[in-house]
Amino acid sequence: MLFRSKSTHIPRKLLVALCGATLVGATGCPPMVSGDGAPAFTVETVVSGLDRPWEVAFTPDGTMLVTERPGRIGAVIGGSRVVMAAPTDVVAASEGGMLGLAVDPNFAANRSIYTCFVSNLGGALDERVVRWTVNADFTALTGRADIVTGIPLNLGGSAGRHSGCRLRFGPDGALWITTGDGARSDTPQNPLSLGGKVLRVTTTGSPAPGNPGGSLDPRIFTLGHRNVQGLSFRPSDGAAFSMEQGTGCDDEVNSLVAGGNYGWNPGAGGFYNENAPMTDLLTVPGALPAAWSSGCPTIATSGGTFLQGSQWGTWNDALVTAALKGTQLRVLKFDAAGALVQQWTSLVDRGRLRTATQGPDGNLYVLQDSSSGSILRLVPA
Ligand SMILES: [Ca+2]
Repeated sequence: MLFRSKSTHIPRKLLVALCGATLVGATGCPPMVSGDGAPAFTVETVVSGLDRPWEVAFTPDGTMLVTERPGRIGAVIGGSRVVMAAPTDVVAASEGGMLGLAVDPNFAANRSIYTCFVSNLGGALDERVVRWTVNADFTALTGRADIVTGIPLNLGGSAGRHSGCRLRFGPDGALWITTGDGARSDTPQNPLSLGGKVLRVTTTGSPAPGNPGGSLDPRIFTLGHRNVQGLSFRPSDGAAFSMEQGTGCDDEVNSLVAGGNYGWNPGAGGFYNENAPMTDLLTVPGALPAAWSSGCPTIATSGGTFLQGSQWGTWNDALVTAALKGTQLRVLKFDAAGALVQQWTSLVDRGRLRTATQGPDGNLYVLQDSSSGSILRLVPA
């Protein structure tokens, strides 16, 4: 393992000696990775001063877009964040607010983007997915269209908890939406509720072709989730993997199959059971096991991505997920059948990490979750 600090360019061997074994990973010391054969990388700050940045995405010309949880949708222009829109119906509470963001695969022609956020537009709070049109110079959004509404939230004192809300376009062209259970007992196993699910829709919010249907709302792809904040598609075969936050134990990565039930059933006892197992085989027979579980304690996995490119060495084709509570990147390598082969823990020394997205330049962009947060760029050495 070789690591170097962008700011000092001191060889790792010397840095380790300077930092001391117990301080490696602390401020000024190089990133620390456990696991054999990890690639070397440097950490740069791209934009700072963001309030709880939640998602970063790139348009085809390389422009970086970013959401901030209190309610802003921005673009990075000339090294600074320009606010394109701050919808007045956004409600930022607990884990909710302005969250997911995706760029239309046909952006060059239609300039469409999609956001997922908590809204009071319908009276009672809900979560919704909204399509926007970006103007030519990335300074304003127009043409708001609320394409999916009614994703349920807790309407009591836990409003905003377990909001899910990651958006991704799949290789199938569908818009995938991850949701949370809303800290409600009546959502994840309810076939007609959009809570605790992974959804697949078209760019107008209609059910995408290929959803399982039957007794399920036609927009549902999978069910039985607690709080899915991450989604990525494995480039080699297009398989969808979700990243999900557990209770006190068992954050999960799940390999998603149409109609799959992933076993979160907090309402089995007639109340919201915070201590229910993440995959409850007793009350959900046939529930699908996780491809990876954190065990205890959890690290609070958020968004992640399958890294691509030989510059990432052993991490090429591995799933990198950011962790909030665990203040780390967790890197997971699966075989073709979805079995875990190897994992690494990488402390990048920047506190809570919200998500990890590979940019068009091949580098990894990671959001630092703070009221004075940053977009970080991890560059393989
Ligand atoms: Ca599960």
